[in-house]
Amino acid sequence: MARRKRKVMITCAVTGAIHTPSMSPHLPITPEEIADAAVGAAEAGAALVHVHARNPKTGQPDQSPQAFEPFLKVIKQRTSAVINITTGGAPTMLVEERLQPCAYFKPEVASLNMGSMNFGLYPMLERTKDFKFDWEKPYLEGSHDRIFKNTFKDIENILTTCAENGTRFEIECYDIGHLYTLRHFADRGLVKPPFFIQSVFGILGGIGPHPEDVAHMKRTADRLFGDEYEWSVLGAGRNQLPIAMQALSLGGNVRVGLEDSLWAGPGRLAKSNAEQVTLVKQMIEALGLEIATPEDAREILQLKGADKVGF
Ligand code: KMH
Ligand code: ZN
Repeated sequence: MARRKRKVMITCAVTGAIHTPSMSPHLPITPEEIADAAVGAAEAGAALVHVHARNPKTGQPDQSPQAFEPFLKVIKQRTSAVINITTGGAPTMLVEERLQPCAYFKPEVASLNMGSMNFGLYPMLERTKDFKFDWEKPYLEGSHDRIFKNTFKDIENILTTCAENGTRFEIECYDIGHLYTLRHFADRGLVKPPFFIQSVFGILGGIGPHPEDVAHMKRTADRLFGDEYEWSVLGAGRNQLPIAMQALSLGGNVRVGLEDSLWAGPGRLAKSNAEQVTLVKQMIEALGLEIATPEDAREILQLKGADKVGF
């Protein structure tokens, strides 16, 4: 009898708040660009799309529900992909602001950052010298002395606000300690399995991208959560595909997208989010694995369904 292939969920995070418009002409900025990027990623094989919003004129991260509204419905109408709304926003924002779009639109999935940390964006100043907009340089420079604040109280605030909406979390763990923080909240009954753990590798301030780091993250998650979790990884910048490859060989799912890497190869800017999805899809298929559809992802993650969101 033929063995069933493992299904791999691809998440695509299409714009985020790490990169600034001057770094790549392909970074989606306007609602139309964000919608097109998400639809393109879904058509290329992403089961989930992780979205942030930006000011359409300046590209500055914007966490107001009004900034999300113009593209959420469009993505929902044009694809069946699971839409995942950020509660991370940008490291410059406080949790009350970051929480608003998720509380308002009640998505199937929302991101949840599991600890306060340094979030070093300033090394990118070496690469980009000319900025189109006034906010970009101070934003990157400011990361030298900025904490991405996610205290226990902040996390609890997000968990309790979204609990009654049936939103599941993409639990972003940038270090081993974040897994223990998740265990703490699970033990208190504030978050329920299956846990969708997104391990983040290669952010300055978090765990590195070494294979030992990836293996240790997986080992620790296995020990703390057994079969009650789905593991996904993202590698920042040039680590995107190498980290994906390691995690795929360990049974993981993957996240790509211009939020975390602008690249499609050494020194080659990705022309679209779909291009990165295609690259990782080829890798998955070469390993003899199957791409999960949005409906597969809904089943694996036990999501409430696209008909139960508030947009
Ligand atoms: N770009 C990731 C490393 C969030 O949106 O909640 C962080 C992130 C945060 O995705
Ligand atoms: Zn994000």
